Amino acid sequence: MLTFELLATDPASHARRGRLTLNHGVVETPIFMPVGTYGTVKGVMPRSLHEMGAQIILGNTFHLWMRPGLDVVRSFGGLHRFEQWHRPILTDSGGFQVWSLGAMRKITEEGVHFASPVNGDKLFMSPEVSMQIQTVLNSDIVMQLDECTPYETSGHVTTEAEARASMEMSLRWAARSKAEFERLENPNALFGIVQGGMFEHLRQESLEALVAMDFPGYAVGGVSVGEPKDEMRRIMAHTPHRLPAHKPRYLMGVGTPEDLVEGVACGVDMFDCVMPTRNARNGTLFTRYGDLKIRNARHKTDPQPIDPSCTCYACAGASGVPWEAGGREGFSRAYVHHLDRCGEMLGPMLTTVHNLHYYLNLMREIRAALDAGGYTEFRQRFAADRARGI
Ligand code: PRF
Ligand code: ZN
Repeated sequence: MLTFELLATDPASHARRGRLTLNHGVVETPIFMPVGTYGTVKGVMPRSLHEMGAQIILGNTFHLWMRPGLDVVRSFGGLHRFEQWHRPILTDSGGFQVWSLGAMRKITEEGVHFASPVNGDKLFMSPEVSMQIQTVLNSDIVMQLDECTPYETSGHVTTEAEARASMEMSLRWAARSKAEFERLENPNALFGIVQGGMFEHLRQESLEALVAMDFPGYAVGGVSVGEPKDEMRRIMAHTPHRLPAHKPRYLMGVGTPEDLVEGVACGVDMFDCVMPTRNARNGTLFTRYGDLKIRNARHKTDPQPIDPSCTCYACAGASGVPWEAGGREGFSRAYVHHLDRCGEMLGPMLTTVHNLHYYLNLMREIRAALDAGGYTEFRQRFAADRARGI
């Protein structure tokens, strides 16, 4: 089941404030969904995710199929109890992950043949198999199997003819995904995925065909796949607002904080990206006043937390009183720098909490601005703050 309510719209852009109701709970939109590929948001306990305000997290069909395998997840009645996250879960179909395997796979009309990266076994992923796996996972939002059209392959930029062939196959896979999802009597919601590469008329064809199939929600795929930033922004501005207004819109695998703020203005309701979690593990931290590299030697003796204005556990401790308001329970930059230098586990745990808190809090601020009718002012203040530098 899925219901989507539009609570407010911004008169100056395509931004919307909404509420999504799924089998495992309610999601206030616009929302960022932390990525939990293997049934875990790396280094973060579900309790902390909840405390940070995460409402829905991702899982990956492909990875969970490889390990632990379907029999294990089935014996727990689905992914929620296995990973002990009892709120909504969205699973990606495996299309994007199989695509990332590169030379190890062969894509045909029927589906994708590939060798297991775990043990070399010959495996086959089709729209039907993806629906069967996602039904066992019992994810609240199931994604169709698609082919993510690459921007370029070993130096060759995808042509219009190639993008068309790929987009048309994704449409046939959308229809097969929907038929199998219905045959399985899956009680959750299936999203279609718009493809079409960098070609706006192909994206228009893709979205019209998907809308005719009547999905409860739609995703925009095939962006942030190695194209220049201006191309990514052009596609982000093209597709979302052309999708049905009364259904949720999900931009897959995007992006930076700036992309999220502009993506919302383009009419996007849902985002996911590995950027906050992966960058945390590499020592790149997001703050209100710009990004900070904790590995830099200038932080070696700094008593301030990562972001003096932040209320996360890493920056403000259990009290949640930020440094700039006099709170002194947060962990210093000097300490986080030290943990990183020593390869201590607590280092990436704290930086991941901070970065996810930053993303989730940014979305909370976006929702508050939309509720108050001040999104234009919010965008201006956000850009000015981020440009200030930290
Ligand atoms: N398709 C699917 N998952 C995805 C993508 C896609 O195009 C992207 C593209 N940024 C990320 N994840 N199924
Ligand atoms: Zn913080």
